[in-house]
This record gives sequence, C-alpha cells and structure tokens, in this order.
Amino acid sequence: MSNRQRVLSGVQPTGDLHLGNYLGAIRNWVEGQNQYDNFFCVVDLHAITVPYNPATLAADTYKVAALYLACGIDLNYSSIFIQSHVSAHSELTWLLNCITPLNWLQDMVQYKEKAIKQGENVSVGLLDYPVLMSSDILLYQADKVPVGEDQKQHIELTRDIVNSFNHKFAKPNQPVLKLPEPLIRKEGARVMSLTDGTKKMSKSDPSDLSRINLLDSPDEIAKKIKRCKTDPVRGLEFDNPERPESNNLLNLYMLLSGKTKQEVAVECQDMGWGTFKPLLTETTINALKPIQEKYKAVTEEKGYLESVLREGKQKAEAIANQTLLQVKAAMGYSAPL
Ligand code: AQP
Repeated sequence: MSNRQRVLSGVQPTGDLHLGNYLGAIRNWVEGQNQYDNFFCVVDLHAITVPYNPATLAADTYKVAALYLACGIDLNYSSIFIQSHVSAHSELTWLLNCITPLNWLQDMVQYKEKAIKQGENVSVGLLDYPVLMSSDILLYQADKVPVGEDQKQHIELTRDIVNSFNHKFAKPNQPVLKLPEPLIRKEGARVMSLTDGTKKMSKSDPSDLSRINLLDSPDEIAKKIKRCKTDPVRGLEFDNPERPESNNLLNLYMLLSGKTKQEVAVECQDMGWGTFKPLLTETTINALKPIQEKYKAVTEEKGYLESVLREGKQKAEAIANQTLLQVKAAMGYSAPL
C-alpha cells in the first residue's frame, strides 16, 4: 500500500458536465493526482435526490466516468468507480444518519436552495445528501477532498460527524474515522452562469445557454458566448462587484488560456465585448478540443470503460468494506458470521 495521502471526490450524473465542474473540481483532481492515492466516483446515489429520469441514469453515469478519463484522470494514480456499485456507501449512511442531528442538515445551504426549487416534492434523500457525501469520504479515510466552493459546508459537516463519531465510539487517541480536509483552489472555485454572473453555473439550471458543457460543439460554444450576458461598459475588468459578468468571463478566459491574471487584465482592459467574445470563443473551443477527442476515443473502445470501472470497484470495495467493519465494531455490532 502507498504512503501517499488519500483523495476522494465525485460528481453527480445529473446532467451534462460543464466548465464549472471541470474548473472547480475535475481539473484540480487531474493536476494534483500524482501526489495522492485517488478515488474518483460517479455519485449516482446522489443523483436521485432530485427528480431524475431512470431511463437515462445508467447512460449518464457512464458518460461522467468517460469524461473523467477524457479530462486526464490517470489510472496509474487514480481509481474510478460508480458509487452505487459499492454498497458500503448506503450502509454507512444509515449508521451515520443515526448520530447526525436533524438540525445540522436543515442548516445546509444547498438543501435550502434545492428544496425551494422543488416546492412540495422534497425527499428525505435531499435532506440526507450531506450524510451520504460524508459516507463517501469517510469510507476511504480520505485526507483531502478537492471540491468547488459550494461543497465546503458539506465537508465541514463531515468533520463534525467525524468528531461526534469518534467522541462517542472510539477509544481515546484511537480514532475510527479520519478528519478530512477540503481542497479548494481559489481560481475556478466558483464559475458563474453565462446568463447571470451572480448565480453559479449549474447542471440543473433550466437554460442550457447558462453553461458551457464539456461536450458542446464549436457552434454551440460560439452561440452561447455570443448570447451570454454582458454590460454596456467598454473595457473589461476583474473583481468589480458591479460587473459580475466581466469578472466571470475574464476568469474563464484566464483559466482556459493558461495566462496569468495580470496578463489578462492588461490584454483586456481596453477591449470591447465585440472583440473579447470571439477571443473567448476560440480559447474555449481549443481548450475543450483535446477533452472531446479523448472522450470519443474512450467511448469507442469497446469494453474499456467497463474494465476501468470493474477494477475501480474492486479497489474501492476493499477499502470501503474494511472501514465499514471497523465502524460497525466500534458501534457495538457483532462481527459478520
Ligand atoms: N459553478 C461551479 N463552479 C465551480 N465548481 C463547481 N462545481 C459545481 N458547479 C461549480 C463543483 O463540481 C463538483 C461536482 O458537483 P456535483 O455534480 O456533485 O454537484 P453540484 O455542486 O450541485 O454541481 P451542479 O453542476 O450545480 O449540479 P446540480 O445542478 O445537479 O446540483 C463539486 O466539487 C462542485 O463543487
């Protein structure tokens, strides 16, 4: 076994992955992966906490897994698996549910936001989402969890659950569960919607024009950037709270071009939107091209993705089942016969 610290993260198969998921999460997984022992899962159990289509769930799940590979997840450092294939995730969730106070979950911002959107049909699963996420992380005794800014509160809750669990069930100085830390990069941590620079880019936004999906064609990218919200001011600038769209689009340009903030600020300070938009379009198309080519190759190789996921499941299960046994023993359950 390696001595490297362990990383766990995932994305829900709730729609097409977009630049927010890539720049806020997956790109950071890729860049840091050779320093860690990584587990990346497609969190399909999370995907059913909001209304979903059973007819496309399996295909959507495979698509996300293929995109992990397309974005550069390297199997020499990382395992990729599907959450629902490792049943320990559900079982640990039940055990942790029973030590998690209800009001901790009712305070979660994501729950409140999504509950408002769903009106009358809010499921217990939506409320319980952060406990399932805690189980995902804790089963692997993960040291680090690379996520976008929106998930920080859930990691804090995970830490509270760890402290509560170890306090109740572990012997002094022999913690059963490891305290994980969020890994949030400042750049890309919160990519905003193309149609409203004050709202985060999201798979579940009803308007596809609000986001650039990783598999969008050059024409779609051009159309979305052409129609994206701007302001009447000439010259673009970062960090002006009165100009959220300018800040967001400059950040996208910076991250996708690989230029520094200073370089971009100087290059675009006198630019009008009519010059900037084609520049951003070309940069985005070029940045996504290698991902799209790799995606095509991964999905065209018959049986390849299945073999990656099978191997990932085996590696994940070996660790997850061990942690589950330790948790159950600490909680007073008899050993399985
Ligand atoms: N706009 C964003 N900017 C930066 N990071 C983001 N992430 C999501 N949106 C942005 C990060 O992507 C990872 C996977 O997210 P998820 O699928 O688990 O759920 P989410 O955070 O709720 O993402 P979406 O796109 O908004 O999905 P829906 O609409 O289904 O809820 C996480 O690390 C997240 O931080």
